[in-house]
Amino acid sequence: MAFQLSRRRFLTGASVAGSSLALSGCDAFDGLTRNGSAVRSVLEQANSLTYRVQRMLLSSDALAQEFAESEIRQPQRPNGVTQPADALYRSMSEGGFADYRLTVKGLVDKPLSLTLAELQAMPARTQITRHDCVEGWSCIAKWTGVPLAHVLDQAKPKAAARFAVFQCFDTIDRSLSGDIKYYESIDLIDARHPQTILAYGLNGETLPVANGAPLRLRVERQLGYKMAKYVHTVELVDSLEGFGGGKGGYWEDNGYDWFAGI
Ligand SMILES: Nc1nc2c(c(=O)[nH]1)N[C@H]1C(S)=C(S)[C@@H](COP(=O)(O)O)O[C@H]1N2
Ligand SMILES: [Mo]
Repeated sequence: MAFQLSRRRFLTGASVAGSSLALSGCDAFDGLTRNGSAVRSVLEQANSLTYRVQRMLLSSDALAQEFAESEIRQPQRPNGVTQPADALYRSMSEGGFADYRLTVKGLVDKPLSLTLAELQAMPARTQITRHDCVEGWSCIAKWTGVPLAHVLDQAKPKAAARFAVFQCFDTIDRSLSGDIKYYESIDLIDARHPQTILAYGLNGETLPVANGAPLRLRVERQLGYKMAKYVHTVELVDSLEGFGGGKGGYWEDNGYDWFAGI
């Protein structure tokens, strides 16, 4: 059967070794990956296989490599949206993010609304890691933030929670049904990983707007597009169906793998 063959080809090919499919970078997509395309549905099958296989192969607490200060060779290259035009974001940014709140909601016993000062008063972690974008570039940078696990502990996740969904301020695309905001999601294994932080600092400075101010996700064993910038809400859910196109992220809705493990 052709379908079985394709699955097997994906399994023995790139999808086990790394993160997979030879889709191009953060650029716009061509018609191949639109809804309903045969190629797209094969890619989706491969994606869920990739997730299961990689989750079996990767130990859940393995750390991503960390680097020395001397290995930071250039500023973190801004990519994707770098200056959200959204009115709410602009007014908050003009006010130095004094009105910013991180909302933590969904399948939690204790929903939270946290100021930046409150987030910065929590235990902090600093890590020098390499950011890999599917466009084919990497950057080593030093990130400082609060471990997501700590924030989740405060919110007391319910047993049914499986994923954390990150909602962002920036409009990444427009459709007939309105503006499309960037969003992303990870499973609770990655959410609780020690290097998964909500970062407010970059290379020893306040996180710049171009790199996601005031707060962006770092999930160091995943590709760049998983690392949502301009995050305003973390929602714990048991299914990704209710968000965007239902695939767990803006780029995933456009054909990228949901599990972008590296
Ligand atoms: N909100 C938001 N998050 C985002 C993006 C974006 O456009 N909007 N781009 C993603 C991509 S493709 C990459 S490579 C990184 C870039 O982060 P940087 O600008 O700090 O390099 O952010 C990711 N997170
Ligand atoms: Mo990217």
